[in-house]
Amino acid sequence: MMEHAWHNYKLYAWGKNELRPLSQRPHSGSIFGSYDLGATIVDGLDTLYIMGLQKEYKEGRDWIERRFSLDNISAELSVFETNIRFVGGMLTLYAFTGDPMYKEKAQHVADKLLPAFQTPTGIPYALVNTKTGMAKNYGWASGGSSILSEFGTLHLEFAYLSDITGNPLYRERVQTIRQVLKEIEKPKGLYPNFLNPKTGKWGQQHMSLGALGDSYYEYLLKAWLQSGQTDEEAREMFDDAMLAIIDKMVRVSPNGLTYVSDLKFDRLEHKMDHLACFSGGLFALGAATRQNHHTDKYMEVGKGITNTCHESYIRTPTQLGPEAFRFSEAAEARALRSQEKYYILRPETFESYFVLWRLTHDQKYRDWGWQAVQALEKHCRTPHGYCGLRNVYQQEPQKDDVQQSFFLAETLKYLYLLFSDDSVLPLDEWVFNTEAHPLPIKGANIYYRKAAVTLPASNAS
Ligand code: DMJ
Repeated sequence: MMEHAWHNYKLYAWGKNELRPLSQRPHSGSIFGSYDLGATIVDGLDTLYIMGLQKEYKEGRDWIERRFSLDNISAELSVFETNIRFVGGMLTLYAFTGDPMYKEKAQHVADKLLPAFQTPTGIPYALVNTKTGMAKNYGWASGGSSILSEFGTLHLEFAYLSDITGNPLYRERVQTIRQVLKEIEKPKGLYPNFLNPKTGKWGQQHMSLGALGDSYYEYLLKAWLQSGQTDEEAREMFDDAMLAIIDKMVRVSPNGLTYVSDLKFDRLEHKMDHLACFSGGLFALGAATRQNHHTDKYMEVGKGITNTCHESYIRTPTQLGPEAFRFSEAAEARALRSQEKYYILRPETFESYFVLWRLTHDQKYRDWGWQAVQALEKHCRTPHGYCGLRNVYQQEPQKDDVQQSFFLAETLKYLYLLFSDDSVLPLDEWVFNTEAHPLPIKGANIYYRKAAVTLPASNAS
């Protein structure tokens, strides 16, 4: 599957961001802006490396060395997307290979994002122009706010970048974000999805473990793991947040399906995004890495959510899950609105199968993964790459003509690892960023590659 996705990208979209498999041409625009940043190359390269596809890996490496640069372009980039895909991808490749080219490129990209952090609170804006450094938030985000899942998903990459370059500035930037979030008053112990970077005040009181919230919670647990379990502050913030979520947002349907609702102005919206399906693995990882009186509850919720996400898949004729699904008198784990019935090759459910498989060795997770592989082959594979589906509830759904870069970075990587031995990227040595780029764990992984010399702390505030 990876070879098919890569070879067709190479044939029809090499150096562009993504492939349109039906039209056999590049997919430009979208979250990467209109420049040719080779998103599929940078995002997919560590997957090729893990799979031992050396020839393809070398083609990608050479392209990055010769062509990848954000200099002399005036792109308006998403700080979050650029960090998780480009900085994250380069950092993993550096850890894997020790090739200094990747460290330089990771730093080059991160440096282009730094102007976004020049705000009164240090909470970064969402978008930054690579030429002018002008930064701003999305017009649609509540009252000029930045978004929790975006500014809260920088910690792993920036902390690691400081350690391998010896420059403390990157860690200082994410530490500032951490302090703001630690000290701010949290309504009922929960984090709203919107925070104004100028005033430091919350925007709309919407909470979610799906879109706009998701990976913030993921990075709390993973910052603690990445630090070799020394960053206690992160683990405490994770436990506080997840216990509040269990109490206020996790529910069990009349037929026994565990799900995590969104919360909007104190009202539960009994809907779960596909994006929130990663949290099955997250709860389980939280349980497996610390024994205390929450352990059993975390594991129960983690398994329950993963089971529900699997149900959302097998309740469709395609056996692939919708973008969001609801719980009501009429239906459980089913999309009800037409705009939530699509599937865009997302990885989150398979990510949870992979983590649960590693932690429990219950064969059902491999079986579920295999069902998904067959469904992807049947419905998403085309002669020239893989596409998403417009409606998973149709027998023969229309395809969307986009091969997402995260299909190579995450979906195929998690499925591959689900069927690999535990010794391939063991979970006590590697922690996956939110785009499935594995980063080494300090003190436990010989590939950490910390810089020999650390510069003095910067005087940045
Ligand atoms: C990926 O870019 C990342 O997993 C992100 O955290 C959420 N969305 C996509 C995949 O669905």
